Amino acid sequence: MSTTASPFPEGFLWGGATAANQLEGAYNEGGKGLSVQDVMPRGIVGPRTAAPTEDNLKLVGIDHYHRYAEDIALFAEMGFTTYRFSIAWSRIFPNGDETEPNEEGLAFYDRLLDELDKHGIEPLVTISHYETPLHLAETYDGWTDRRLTGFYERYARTLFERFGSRVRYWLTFNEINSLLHAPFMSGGINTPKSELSEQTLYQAMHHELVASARATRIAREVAPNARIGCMVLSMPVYPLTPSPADALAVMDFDHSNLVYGDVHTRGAYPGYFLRTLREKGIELEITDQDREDLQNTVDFVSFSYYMSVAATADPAKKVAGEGNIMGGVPNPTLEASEWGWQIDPVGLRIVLNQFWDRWQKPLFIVENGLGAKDELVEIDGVKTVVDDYRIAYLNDHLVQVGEAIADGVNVLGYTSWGCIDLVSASTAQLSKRYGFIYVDRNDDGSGTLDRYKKKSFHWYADVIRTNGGALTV
Ligand code: BGP
Repeated sequence: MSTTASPFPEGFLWGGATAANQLEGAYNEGGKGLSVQDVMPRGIVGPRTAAPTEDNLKLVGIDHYHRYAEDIALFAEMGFTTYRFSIAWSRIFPNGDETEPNEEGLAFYDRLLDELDKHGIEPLVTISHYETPLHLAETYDGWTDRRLTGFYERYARTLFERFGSRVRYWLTFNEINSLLHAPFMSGGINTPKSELSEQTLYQAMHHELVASARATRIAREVAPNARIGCMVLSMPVYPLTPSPADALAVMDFDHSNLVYGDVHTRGAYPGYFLRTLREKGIELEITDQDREDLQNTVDFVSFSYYMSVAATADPAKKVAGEGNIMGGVPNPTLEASEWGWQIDPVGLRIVLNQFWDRWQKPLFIVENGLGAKDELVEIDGVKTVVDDYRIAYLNDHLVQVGEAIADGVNVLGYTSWGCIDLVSASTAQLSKRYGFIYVDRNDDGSGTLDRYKKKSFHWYADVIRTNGGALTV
């Protein structure tokens, strides 16, 4: 194995990422209300149900709500210096529109933070990760209603007041740019997507952007040590051919995604976005107060990265590939995962450079990983998974992070997605595994929930211990 001197700076944060709805389970314990996820047994692909159904794997998740101490001890054994998790909004405000928080919910996260403290792991908290309280979806149609900004502000303020002295890094909304693509999951918008007008969707987007900026303003007041980041789904895009028309298709695709980071880092809507609205005949309700609030820009930009796509202006070649929520035209030069997500480590270097050049804000890679089917085997009496495919994926992506750092990009840290197996967001399967830790639970809900260390567990521990020096270039 050839290794090289590590480009990763001292203090680079290494860890893993999860979201409450995908691992906690205990969906109706501790005073928790329902969230949109509790009625999404098939993820984004299937229809929602009227009430929680037993086939929804998220109701039990991997029972992290009861096993968090054991799980965090395993993260510590790998040497994590940071851990990204989300707070379930409906544990704190079960319906979302109450005036007083649920103390039992807050106490759970106090205990979780105590455990992280014990192991010296820096928390990285997502305030809203695809788990809007169901009541807000059903009563207000989610983020289409301006009142959501007020409910979110109260929720964010509650978190900053309670945890602001012990949590430094905060993310306001997970993948805020997914709202237009997955309105129910991402924006708690109950009206079926097919019945939603673009006017309504863009207004909901505006409400989230304002709420995000207000959270930053509140944090400045009540938690001065907090550093607030936005979180976007990154999707680098290449022209399918060198034609100017395809290059323009790339620019348009990019603009549709970059506008979120532009607003978060510059505090106002860019001209290209205003043109899009004009051409679509959309008139957003933007108050003077909104404009002022948007100027509360973030301290850093965080993002997920799984894949890149291609773009074309040729309608005949515009086939929709599989992908992380938004997808795009498949790139003929790349291989794909079992779920059709195209694997492109170099794309991570490209997107890091693009974001740094554009925004000049520290960057945090808060999701990256390979969803794959794993087989639990027994070697010398120890149960494990020989996940060389996952090691190769992560190694190659981390090497590109190192390249970007060498390019001069300021990268705060890296948290691999689903560091412990959990329920998939898009398909609600457990068999789409990302973890360093195997959890014995199957798509039919069977399994002991026991945890086993995969081969990648030991590999990642080495990478962290050597601050990237153990990566194979
Ligand atoms: C991101 C979400 C995560 C996560 C990940 C992997 O879009 O922020 O919640 O699940 O994608 O996607 P999936 O679970 O669909 O494989």
